[in-house]
Amino acid sequence: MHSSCRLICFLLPFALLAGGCKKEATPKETSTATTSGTAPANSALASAPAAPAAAADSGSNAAETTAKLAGAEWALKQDAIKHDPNGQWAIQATASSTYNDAKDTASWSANKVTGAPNVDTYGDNGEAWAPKTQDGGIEWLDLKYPRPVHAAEVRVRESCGAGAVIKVEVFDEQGAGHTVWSGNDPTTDLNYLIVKFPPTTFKTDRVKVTLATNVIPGWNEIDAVQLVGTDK
Ligand SMILES: [Ca+2]
Repeated sequence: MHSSCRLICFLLPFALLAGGCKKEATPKETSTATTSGTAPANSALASAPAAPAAAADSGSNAAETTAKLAGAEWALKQDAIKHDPNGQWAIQATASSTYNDAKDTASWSANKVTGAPNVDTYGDNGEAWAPKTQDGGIEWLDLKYPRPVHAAEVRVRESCGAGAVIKVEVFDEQGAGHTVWSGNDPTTDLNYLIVKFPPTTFKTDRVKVTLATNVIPGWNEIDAVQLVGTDK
């Protein structure tokens, strides 16, 4: 059922401006999932890249230039996050459930959230984690990082059905969870939910991301989660 991902990945950014994400090609179907009107005060999100095709359709050089500049800005942001010296990518992951009960390094398994992002197009992709069901409700990822830090930021890279994260927690040395963000995830398309907060007094090497998959119809997939913080 996933052989047509290339097609889906190409069509999705145009067909589904926000929200819904399918595992099978349904070109005629469009989603009208709404974007949130109230971004959480303690999060910031850069805009997604402009679709080059949209600019080409307009036939305007100015629009093409704007699209290229937006594309360059997008690439610079991706590069800065990937190479952030205070950023760490997860080395272990467990999840509430996985698509097709995927284990170990199988497609859509929890392990697909470890390491740096490797999904570069919005849409269903086995290099990201997906829960067992599309719209079942509460699902979570529990992530371990190599180095305990005073955390100040968590970046959740959403690659399909973005916008379903409802809570981010970090865990102290005693194993107690501390909610650093909860609210309405404003992420659309392929992008990071960026959660910023005052540096934690404790050191943490564990992050839990909770989703309500019912709020964004279709599959909700997470490619990677970065923990940002310093030793002191
Ligand atoms: Ca991945």
